[in-house]
Amino acid sequence: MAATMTAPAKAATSVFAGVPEAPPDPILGLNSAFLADETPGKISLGVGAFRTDEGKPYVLPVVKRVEQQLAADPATNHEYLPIDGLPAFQKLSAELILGKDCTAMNEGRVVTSQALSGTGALRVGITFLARFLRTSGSPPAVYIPTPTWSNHRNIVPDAGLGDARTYRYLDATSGGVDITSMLADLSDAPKGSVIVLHGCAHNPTGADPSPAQWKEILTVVRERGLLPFFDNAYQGFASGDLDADAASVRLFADAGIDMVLSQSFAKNMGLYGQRIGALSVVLAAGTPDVAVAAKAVRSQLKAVVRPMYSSPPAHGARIAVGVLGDSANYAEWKKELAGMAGRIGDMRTALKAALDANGTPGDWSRIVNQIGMFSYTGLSAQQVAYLRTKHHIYMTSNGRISMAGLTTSTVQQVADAMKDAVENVVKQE
Ligand code: KET
Repeated sequence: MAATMTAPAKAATSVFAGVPEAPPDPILGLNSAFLADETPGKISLGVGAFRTDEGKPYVLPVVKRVEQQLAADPATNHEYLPIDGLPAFQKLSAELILGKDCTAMNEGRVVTSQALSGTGALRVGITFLARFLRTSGSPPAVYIPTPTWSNHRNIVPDAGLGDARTYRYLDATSGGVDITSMLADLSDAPKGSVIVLHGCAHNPTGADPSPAQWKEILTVVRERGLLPFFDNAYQGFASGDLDADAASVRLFADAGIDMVLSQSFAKNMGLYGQRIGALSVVLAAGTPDVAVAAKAVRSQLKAVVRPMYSSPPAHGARIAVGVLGDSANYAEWKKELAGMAGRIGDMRTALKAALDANGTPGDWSRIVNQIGMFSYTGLSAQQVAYLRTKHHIYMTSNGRISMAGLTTSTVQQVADAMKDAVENVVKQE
């Protein structure tokens, strides 16, 4: 039978042809632009990722060894993990941030789930709060500091809570925390609001509250019935000491209040691409039938995860267990951390010295006063754009430098380019 003749198909326009292009991410988009730049001698001070003094990514030796042991172990397989991840990882991760002698853990008030690094922990945590936190009868408002890590502003609406509200954080003149304004804004937040706090090494400002200021924040949080959500992406990177960097979280946990914690092992174990982190929900000390409540919370965290990505990847969790769960490996890791934090500190000192020595106008002492991975330089968006086009030096438009992107051999080049930008690009407020 002759085939029915059909008119040649006219090429159809895709239903996706009208999709508008999304703006590039202010941090990861910058990295793509850097990689695409073919200029020799270009410098990336954008994404917060540790580099060696040769400017290379760093695999911690203890991590490498644990990976080799995992690869050689005939018991290693690639089965699915449980929805909430590896149980040994949950415990070790919670202990790392809360301390081994944590009352809330001993009383069974901490529910921890493995998560897709810090971002995934934040996303699952905020989604859980959107579903179940009803202190004032309606979904909570979420408050983030100004400035903050740019992705906080994406996560809150994506979890269904509308745009985040903000509380004032930085004193632009001193470069320190504007505690008076911060406390005033927190005092105005409706009861039951979620307050996102950076546990240490505030990104991007590098300014953390003092121990006394943390106590003041805790007082307002308790008085106003607010829910603290601690984002911990830099434990060990601020001071080089894991316990010192967890002091804020432990102060709040000891107060026996409800709180939520996200943790990331991207920076402190150098496991960026492994996407390994944790989310913990801490239940208040007076919770009756705490085992029942904790079980229910865990079940709901799993109910958030299962339709989103089913279960987390195993490799990073096994590495973290290998490091955290073995005393010799743990001791070695602590030394590595102090070394990484120390290199960042050295770069702070070197950059400030080079800026002072070449007579760059301005007071650069904040570079050495700030803590953590970043320096919030005060350079304007125009000066940052000039550094990129003229000098092929990349940093986020808010003037944030990832200090680990500097090396002994590039510090002078960066200081000279900054001098050029400061002298030749008028700062517009
Ligand atoms: N919280 C904060 C405050 C943070 O700076 C980051 C990452 C994260 C969470 C999440 O990291 P994760 O890799 O999901 O564990 N910050 C750096 C990288 C990024 O933007 O993704 C940065 O600010 O450069």
